[in-house]
Amino acid sequence: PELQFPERLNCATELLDRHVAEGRGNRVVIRAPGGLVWTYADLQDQANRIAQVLVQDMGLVPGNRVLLRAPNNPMLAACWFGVIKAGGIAVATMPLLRAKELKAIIDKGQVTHALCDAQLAEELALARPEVPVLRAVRHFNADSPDGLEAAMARHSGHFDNVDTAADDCCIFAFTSGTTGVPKATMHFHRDVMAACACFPRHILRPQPDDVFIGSPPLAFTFGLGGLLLFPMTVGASTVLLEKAGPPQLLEAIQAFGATTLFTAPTSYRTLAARGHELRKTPLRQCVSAGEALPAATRAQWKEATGIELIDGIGATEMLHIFISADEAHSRPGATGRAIPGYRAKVIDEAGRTCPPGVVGKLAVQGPTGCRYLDDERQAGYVKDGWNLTGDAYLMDADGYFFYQARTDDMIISAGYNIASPEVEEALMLHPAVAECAVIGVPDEERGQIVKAYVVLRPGQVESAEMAQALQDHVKQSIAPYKYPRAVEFRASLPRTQTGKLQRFKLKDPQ
Ligand code: 3UK
Repeated sequence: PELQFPERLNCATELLDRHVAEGRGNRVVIRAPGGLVWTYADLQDQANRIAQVLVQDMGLVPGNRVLLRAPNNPMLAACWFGVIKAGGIAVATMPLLRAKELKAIIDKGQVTHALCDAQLAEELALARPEVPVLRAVRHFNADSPDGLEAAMARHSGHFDNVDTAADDCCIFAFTSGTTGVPKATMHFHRDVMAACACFPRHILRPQPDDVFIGSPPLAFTFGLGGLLLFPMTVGASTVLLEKAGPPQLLEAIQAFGATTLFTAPTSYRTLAARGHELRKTPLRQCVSAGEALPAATRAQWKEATGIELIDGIGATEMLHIFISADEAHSRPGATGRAIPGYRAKVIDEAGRTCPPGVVGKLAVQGPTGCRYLDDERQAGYVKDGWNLTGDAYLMDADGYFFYQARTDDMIISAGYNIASPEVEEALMLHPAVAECAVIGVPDEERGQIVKAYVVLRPGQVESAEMAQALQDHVKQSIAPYKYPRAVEFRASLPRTQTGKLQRFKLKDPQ
């Protein structure tokens, strides 16, 4: 089905104001620890005031870029909508970024305005002298006389959204740097509406009484969609947590009666140990994305909670999830099928479509797609109108896509193709292993050999015997040639702020 959008479109009108206009203003949209509850009318009022501060006090004109900085909290959501209403471009940043990284984002995005949570003011202040392009900054959540809230109080709760074109840009999203330097992508108002018309409408199908919760930052498009925009497609509510590690998530799921959880595979593995407690909550839908979901994690979650996980592959370049399957159509080991609206295929080095069962490169096409700020980068991701995500996949005869590895995480050892995640999955099934990462390291005889970096569970001893036991375990669970010829123990593994393994850092330690 082709999605049609009117020429003039502001996604804030569709996702926020429409609910108030249609009589749903009293429904709750956001809850947060500490007792804060905002209705759709409250969020609209806050966002309208922020839009006026941006336009009238800070001199924003449509098309200006606005840096947003905060952990997941209600004011961040209000600022996001304030920027979109004013016709600006939201440039949300990961809370943990340092001055150097902020400077790069502000330079690259030519960011002129910033709205920043006072608790994250320091690194932005350090960056500021080096980025003259950034001309107006307001802080919030600080109760200060020159803060954003004081300025908001001087404006009304009414604002007519800027009449943007459907293909005006409204988001600059930065990739999380799984494979190196973050890249900037652009998305339009219609892309936001398209993402909302795909995964939520066809796979998740939320109900108005659903309560969304989860861990990904709103600065990561996985979190922006799952924890803010998707619940708003049906007038449902979301719980925003500044800290959302497994213990805080569990506690908040219980306290807020959350029904719909968005988090990553690692978090599901940790939470599974508390399955008996989750069974007593109304939790009913759980979405996993960001990293491959091992069949064992899917089974472990089902066993612990009774809930079938919804896996979905998304990318910052694609805005959100494009291959997935709902609970009734999931297959162990498969990410799912192309979501209606998207087309997906597996291609070989020459760009020819691979037959079912053959591993190749994933290519996707649909209502959203990659637009890098850097023209030179574009050709590396989009070829002949197809987005190449950098993932190795195979498709079966029924159109189910099975993840193998990032294409640069395919190890070739003595002529064999070995996918890092498959060896990691096998290792993770050993009771002594907490987390692990598998890479190929150069080897004179074999070209590359498989090497595993292993974090042991507390109380387990790092020893040659343990390494041997892990190698034997892998040889017994998958084809023996895939076993890690080298094993190194580590206290932790390098991860991005979105929780993804950075295997490249293990390959070339700086
Ligand atoms: C990997 C997966 C296997 C894959 C994202 C949902 O992760 C997101 O965006 P990023 O730009 O990374 C994209 C890359 O991550 N990946 C994501 N999901 C899966 N691999 N199974 C999965 N389910 O390598 C992809 O190319 O950080 C995820 C929604 C929005 C997002 N931005």
